[in-house]
Amino acid sequence: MKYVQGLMVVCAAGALSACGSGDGFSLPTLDGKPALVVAHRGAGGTLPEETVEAYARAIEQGADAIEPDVISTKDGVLIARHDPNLAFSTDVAQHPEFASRKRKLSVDGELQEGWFASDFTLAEIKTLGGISTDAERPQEFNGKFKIATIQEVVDMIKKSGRNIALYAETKNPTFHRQQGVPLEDRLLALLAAAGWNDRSAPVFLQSFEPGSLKYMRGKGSTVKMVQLIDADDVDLKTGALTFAAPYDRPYDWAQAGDKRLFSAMVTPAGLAEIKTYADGIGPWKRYIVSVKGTVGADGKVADVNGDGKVNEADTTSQPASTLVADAHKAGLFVHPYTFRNEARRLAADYKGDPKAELKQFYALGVDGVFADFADTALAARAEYLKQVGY
Ligand SMILES: [Ca+2]
Ligand SMILES: [Ca+2]
Repeated sequence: MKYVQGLMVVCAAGALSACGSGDGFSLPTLDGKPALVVAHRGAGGTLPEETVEAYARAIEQGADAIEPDVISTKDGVLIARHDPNLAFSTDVAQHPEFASRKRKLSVDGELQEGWFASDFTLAEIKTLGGISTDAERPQEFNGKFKIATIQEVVDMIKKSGRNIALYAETKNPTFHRQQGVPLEDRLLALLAAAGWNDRSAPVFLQSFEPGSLKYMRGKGSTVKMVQLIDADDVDLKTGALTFAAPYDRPYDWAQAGDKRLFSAMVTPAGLAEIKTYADGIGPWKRYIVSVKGTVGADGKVADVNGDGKVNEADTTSQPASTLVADAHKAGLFVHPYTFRNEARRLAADYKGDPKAELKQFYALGVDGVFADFADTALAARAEYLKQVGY
């Protein structure tokens, strides 16, 4: 019996293999192995996300997996971008030659104005530079790095010679189908050409839309698949998750008139349904540990640290839900998103240390984490494993 940070672990005699190596600590993950560190959008916290340089940096940092969001160009090339609207993450607005391409388009029911990747060829998109999507992060690399194609990301992984996984998300799959550039068949063809279409391939496919994963399963893909589970926000007065479109339910559910919210996915019935087509879940981390602020005399959430802003730094983390255990019971691994370094994004009880939050989640048994700063998640994992004597 071993006591670690208040956790009691019982290792049955004769069952040492279930308790890790020798007298080492048995990790609370589904497979008993250390959690996977997924470099969210490459080294998205440091360099303009989803550029060749951001992926190269994540590989240098030692990430176990690198994450591209998958969208399509007009000529059907799969590229790494979080949003079909290029205004959000590129310098397209600074390119007068594309000014006439600006238009309004509905993305998952939300009318957006901008420049849409499905109106541009790959050659045109390669003339753009990536920009930071967060005004409070470094801006000095804006416009300097090119947008990566998914093929380039695959090539970088192969060239590394390391066991790095491609962790690709089909973005807005219904929208892409509506635009005449569906993602799934092209993605599966790209993986097949890479020799990565079986269970042992270093590949995870993820989506918020169950239909996208089910379609790829239906096409015979046996790679690991992950159902993402979103919400809109947290009500800082109560710590409860909030649900507002388009973050209330998968867009394919909305299109089909399915009124369930994303939260239906974390019930035992929801998890059992996911298990029929996926191997794991990628929930927003607030489904596992939520945060709650302090309500002031005026009935509003108080600016506890007095910096003039009300954000997560004014909150306290709440007791963990049973989601990790529930998902493990259903045979699903759990990879929550997104872990970030900035103090404004950390509950006050982590005292400005992003590793404190990560170590809490590792101790809760998550099987992987999506991190904007993979180096921080790796350092926190090393500290956690040392502390528990793994
Ligand atoms: Ca993503
Ligand atoms: Ca504050």
